[in-house]
Amino acid sequence: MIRPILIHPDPRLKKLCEPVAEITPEIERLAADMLETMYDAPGIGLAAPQVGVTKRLLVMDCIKEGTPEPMALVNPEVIWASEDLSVYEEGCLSIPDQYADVKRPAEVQVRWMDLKGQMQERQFAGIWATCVQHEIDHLDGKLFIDYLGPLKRQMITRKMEKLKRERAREV
Ligand code: K1U
Ligand code: ZN
Repeated sequence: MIRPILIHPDPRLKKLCEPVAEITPEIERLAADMLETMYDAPGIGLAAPQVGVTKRLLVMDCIKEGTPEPMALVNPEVIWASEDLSVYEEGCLSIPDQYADVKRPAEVQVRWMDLKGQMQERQFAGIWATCVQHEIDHLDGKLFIDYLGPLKRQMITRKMEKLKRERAREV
């Protein structure tokens, strides 16, 4: 099922999300719905708060062409970050049509629980590293615009408020 994606500003996008205690059918359904919603958008990642669920779950697939590599990460943690930084022009499905350069560690080691309840660890680089950090930020109530200066952030927030007013008038 495709779930509606929350648009910034929304208090649910600013919350520190709760850890997932155990893998239940509800969590499995949520992960499946989030992947469907992400591919439909389309996007390369999606975090649970973006669909209004303030739990520590994210999905991603940064393969643009070829065999898809869907991933679901429960309670993900960055356990190591490279000193090397990289800049990527980020977007966000909760901030449509707005892009900005964000500087982050170029590589990260992440630990998480998979949907079978098994702990996993993997080093991410390139777009995968950027995406997993962007999604973990969502779980901590942080958006990519929080890395920008106050004027640019305010300008984008005002555009999103206008977009939400227009969308509300359409229904
Ligand atoms: O979290 C999100 O809002 C999803 C976001 C993830 C992301 C994008 C860029 C850098 C870091 C994290 C998106 O997927 S925005 C859409 C997007 O990047 C994309 C869409 C279609 C094809 C390729 C990329
Ligand atoms: Zn985002």
